[in-house]
Amino acid sequence: MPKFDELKKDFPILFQEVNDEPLVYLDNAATTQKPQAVLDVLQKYYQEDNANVHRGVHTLAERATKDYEDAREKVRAFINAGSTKEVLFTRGTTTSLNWVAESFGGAILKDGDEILISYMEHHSNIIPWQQVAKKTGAKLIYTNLTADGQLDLADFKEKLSSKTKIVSLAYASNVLGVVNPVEELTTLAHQAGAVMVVDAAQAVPHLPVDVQKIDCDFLAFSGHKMLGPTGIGILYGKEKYLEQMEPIEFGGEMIDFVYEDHSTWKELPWKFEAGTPNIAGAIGLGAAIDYLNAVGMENIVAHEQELINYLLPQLEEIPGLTIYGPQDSSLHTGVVAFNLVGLHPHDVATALDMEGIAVRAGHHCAQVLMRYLDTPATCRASFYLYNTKEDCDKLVAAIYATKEFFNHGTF
Ligand code: 7TS
Repeated sequence: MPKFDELKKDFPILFQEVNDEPLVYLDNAATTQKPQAVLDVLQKYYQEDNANVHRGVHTLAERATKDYEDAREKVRAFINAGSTKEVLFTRGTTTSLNWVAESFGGAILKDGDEILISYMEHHSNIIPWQQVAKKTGAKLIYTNLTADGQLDLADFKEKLSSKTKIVSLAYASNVLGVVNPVEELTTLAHQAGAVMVVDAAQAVPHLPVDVQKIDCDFLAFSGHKMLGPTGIGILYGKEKYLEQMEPIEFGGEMIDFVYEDHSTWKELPWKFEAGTPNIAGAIGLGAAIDYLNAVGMENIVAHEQELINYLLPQLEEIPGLTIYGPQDSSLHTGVVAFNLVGLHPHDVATALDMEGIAVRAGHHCAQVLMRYLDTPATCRASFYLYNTKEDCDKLVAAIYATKEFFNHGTF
């Protein structure tokens, strides 16, 4: 087991004061900080290797191409995809899900077909489906949640039918911290004849993910939520589906031959990657994966679990504090959404920021879920591998201080 208390030293950004207090960064569901190893790789790429990929024969171009494709192989191994043909570089989860909805959904969906999602989805796993539903006449169906914020499996089974052509679900919720049983859900989707899409933006950074074991057909995630740079993400897709899909974007890099009136595409995965890609981003993501592998994904799960087991009972004791999502810590990633009675979450987040603690307040790009929970917004603390029990203690103390301030006007 790595010494998690010592990992923080690898993240230079964490050593700063915010409002005269040491920064406690608890907004990891939004984006994570980058270790020096990732920063160094980005610097080295631009300082020593920068060139465009897949076109030049000169040494720098060959180096950049090799590093870019090596990063793809690192991603493949990290999620255990069968082949690098199944690993597409995108801008992030949002782009990945838009590609699946537009290219795959747009081609197969017909009037009367159904797309089954859930009430806990991020906007990125709702709106692309709304758009394709509008174009094709398909219907968007929502799976209910149980009272404690888990996916209601009975309701899922009831809504799944021969009309369901696509199921698209979050692996882990960005608000409730709940982890969905994606393997079981995939089996059920397949039994109904539907294709399974997994939004793994909050899962791949936090749990070991094996796409062949899950047997999902598509899986999307973002580099910036797993210690990598922004602007890079992944769409995993089974080769048989990617082969039949049309690219979304057209232009340089993705073509084989271009004639006056038609063109042919490169083979997978390049037929989807039009234009100059985010080369540095991909290489940075590769370095982030190296870092995560060195720590060990099983160890990261255990660490976040330990923090949540430590934090939840303390939060539950705070009078007037509501936690959203299951309080059974075994179902949690390091994401906890909460509200303090009588206080707006933005006021709470601002008060916590005064104590150097960064949390997110708002609807967390999950307005449908907020409506379902009957709250306009929540605060959300989200933990990662560099967070410690001391960070939990500081959060709890700052919440008490916030309550005190709003009740009696002093910090
Ligand atoms: N899906 C889930 C479950 C997410 O949590 C997010 C981002 C996305 C998709 C979109 O990822 P992107 O990298 O393409 O933006 N979630 C959040 C969040 O919870 N706070 O800020 C971004």
